[in-house]
Amino acid sequence: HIMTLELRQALAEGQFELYYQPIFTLADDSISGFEALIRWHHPQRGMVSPAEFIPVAEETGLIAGIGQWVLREACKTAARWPKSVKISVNLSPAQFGQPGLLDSVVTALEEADLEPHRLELEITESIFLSNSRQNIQLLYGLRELGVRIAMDDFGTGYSSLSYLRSFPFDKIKIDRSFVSGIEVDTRNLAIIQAVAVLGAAFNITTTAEGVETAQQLHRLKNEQFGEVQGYLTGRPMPAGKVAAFISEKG
Ligand code: G
Ligand code: G
Ligand code: MN
Ligand code: NA
Repeated sequence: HIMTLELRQALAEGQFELYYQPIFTLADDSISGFEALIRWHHPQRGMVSPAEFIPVAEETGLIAGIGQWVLREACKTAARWPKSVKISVNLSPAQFGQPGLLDSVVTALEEADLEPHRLELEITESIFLSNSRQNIQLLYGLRELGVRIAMDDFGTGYSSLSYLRSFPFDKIKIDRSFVSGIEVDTRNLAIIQAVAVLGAAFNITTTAEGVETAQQLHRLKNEQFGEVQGYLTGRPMPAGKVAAFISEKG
C-alpha cells in the first residue's frame, strides 16, 4: 500500500499527535479521564483521520509500532495530570495478534511512572471473533497488571451480550449510534435504560459516547448512566490544552 511507506516515515519523523477528549462522571460532574485519539499531520495532505490510516496500519502490521508509540505518549502525558484523572487508550484488534502487547503496556507504565489503575484500555468486540481463547487470556494478563479494560462501541457487534460473560469488563462504552436521538427515539432510550440496568447488575461502569445535546445529557443522568463523553462536554484537544481544561472544569 502506498500509505505504508508514509506511515513508517510519519512514525520516524514525529508526524503523529495525540488529542485528548474528556470523560465526565455524571454523579458529581467531575472529570473521570480523557480518551487519547491519534491524529496524523501529513506533510502534504494536512490532518488525516485515524479512520483512514488505522485500517492500513492494521493490514501492514505497522499498528504494532504506532500502538506502542500511542501507549508511551499517552502514559507520559497522563502522568502529569492529577492522580484522579485516568487515561483511555484504544487498542485495535490487530494489536492483539502482535506478540509484544503485554510488554509494551508494562514498558509504557514503567517509563511514565503511571499507576496501572489510571490506564484504561479500550477494546472492541471484534477481538472475540478470532483467537478468542488466546485473546481472553491476554485480557486477563493485562488485567493482572492492574489496568482497566473497557468494551468500546458496545452494541454494534454480533453478540455484545455474550462477550459480557466472556470477560469481566470494568466499563462498557455504548456506541454513539444509540445515544443520538434519545430525546425523541423511544427505542434508543429503551436500549440506554437496559444498558444502565445491565451495568449496575454487573458492577460495570457505563459510558455514553457521542453526547451532543443538553437533552441527551439530561436523559442519561435520569437513567443513572455512569459517564458521558462527547462534543457537548468537550471536544478532543491537544495535550497542551488539558491542564487548563482540568482546572476550569475539574
Ligand atoms: O478521533 P476520531 O473520531 O477521528 O477516531 C476515529 C477512529 O479511530 C475511532 O474508531 C477511534 O477509536 C480510532 N482511533 C483513534 N485513535 C486511535 C488509536 O490511538 N489507536 C487505535 N487503534 N484507534 C484509534
Ligand atoms: O471508536 P471510538 O469510540 O474510539 O471513536 C471515538 C470517535 O468519536 C473519535 O473519533 C471522536 O473524535 C468521535 N467523537 C467524540 N465525541 C463525539 C460526538 O459527540 N459526536 C460525534 N459525531 N463524534 C464524536
Ligand atoms: Mn474509543
Ligand atoms: Na467507541
